Amino acid sequence: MSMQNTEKLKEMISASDNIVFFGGAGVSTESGIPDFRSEKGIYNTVHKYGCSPETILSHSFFMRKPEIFYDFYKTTMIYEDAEPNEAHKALARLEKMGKLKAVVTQNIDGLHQKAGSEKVYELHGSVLRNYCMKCRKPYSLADIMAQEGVPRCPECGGMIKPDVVLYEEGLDDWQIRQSVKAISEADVLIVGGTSLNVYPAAGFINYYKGNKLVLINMSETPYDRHADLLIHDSIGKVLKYCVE
Ligand code: CNA
Repeated sequence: MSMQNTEKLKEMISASDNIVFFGGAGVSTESGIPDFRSEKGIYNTVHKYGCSPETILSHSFFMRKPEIFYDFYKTTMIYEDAEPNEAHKALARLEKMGKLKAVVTQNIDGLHQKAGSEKVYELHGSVLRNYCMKCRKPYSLADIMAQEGVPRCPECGGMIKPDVVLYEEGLDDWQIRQSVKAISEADVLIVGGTSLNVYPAAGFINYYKGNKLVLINMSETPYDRHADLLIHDSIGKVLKYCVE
């Protein structure tokens, strides 16, 4: 762990009661959920479909080839037994302490809430919510996993869609507004576990107006040079140390 900057982060955290966290798939890798772009991420390990995960996870592909979409989705994106790790737990603790105002996440796994975080803005939705595209009836993750292949609504026969934002789809307005508000009002913005490659979400950190932008990520990101504090390390280790 790069101790000097981690110590600085610890001081920043102890001095602030208006921290916002913006995160991505790297926050959940320590829970056993692969991210997209790391060496062991889905983009580098899943090749059997003959097209990129971005293509499979697009709205048009979902509508055209739902069987392939659901085969990919159920086998590579769903980890029903995953538990929150040290990063999720530290952020939940900071919120309880009254220091953290919101988690803005690109993740769809629900692990922040499972760790106890209450104010979580899910820019890309959640695998835990699903709905019938015809009659809008909601379904749980267990409901869709219990059906083989493409899940169908038992009531009307419509196709069930996960409440996740696919490529080509827009983000939810309310989630955008709340996220931008929290980020633009934050004293400390901690950005972590994200390659900052997926837009428009990645661009949201541009709404931060302060001078305590902290970036914690294993690999380099396009925003490294904008960070006031840069830590290339495990987010679980760093946050656990800072919030102990
Ligand atoms: P990404 O592009 O895969 O980037 C992840 C980043 O996290 C990489 O730069 C890694 O270096 C870094 N990283 C990985 N593990 C750690 C760690 N332990 N500590 C610190 N850094 C780490 O993922 P993004 O979130 O940037 O891309 C956005 C996509 C990914 C969103 O649309 C998500 O829905 C999607 N996604 C979500 C999940 C999930 O919900 N858990 C899993 C996979 C993909």
